[in-house]
Amino acid sequence: MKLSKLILENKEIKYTPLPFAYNALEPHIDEETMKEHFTKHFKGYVNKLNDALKGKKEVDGDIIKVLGDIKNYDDKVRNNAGGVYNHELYFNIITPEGSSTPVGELKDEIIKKYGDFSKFKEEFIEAGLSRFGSGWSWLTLTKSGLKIHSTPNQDNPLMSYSEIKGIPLIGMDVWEHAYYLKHKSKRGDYIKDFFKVLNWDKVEDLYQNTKK
Ligand code: MN3
Repeated sequence: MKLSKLILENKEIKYTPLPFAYNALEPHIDEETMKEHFTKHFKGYVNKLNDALKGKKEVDGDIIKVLGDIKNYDDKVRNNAGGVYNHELYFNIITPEGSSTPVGELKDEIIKKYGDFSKFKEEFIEAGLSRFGSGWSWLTLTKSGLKIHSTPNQDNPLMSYSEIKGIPLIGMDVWEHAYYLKHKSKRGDYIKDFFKVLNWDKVEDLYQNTKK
């Protein structure tokens, strides 16, 4: 999984299919939510970003370049480039299979920094719960190591707007559209369910790619 290769094909961001069935994450994340989230929300960001970047040849399809240079773009690009990148990450790290607890070198780093996995989880849950309104919670690899934090709307730690900057390893969507059909107003329950479908094998892959 290389998110930096989330590149235009024929000058258009490609809308890649979900690698598993919409109902594969049941009962934790329900089919209807997955279908709406993937085919309506995510697809909407893809289409709007393609539209916003039309004619901007300098971009050459590199969304990472756009995010790193985001202050030079308008809000339409900010919201939709963030939306595309964030959802690509999200849909790649949630799966019906895989390790449910940290693995590999990232596991060692998490234990070094947070003491144990349950303390890490507590802090991550708190970041998601305390984000007012819509946004994302992150585990980000920064120059000074791992950081848990959150951002509003579709911002992310690749953007200069983010207080904490680095490469995101985990992105958890806490917009209501990610959980409201099933979890209603109980964001905390959704976050607990998110951890049940979070694939730590993928997160470790991402950590190894990021360190290079
Ligand atoms: Mn979303």
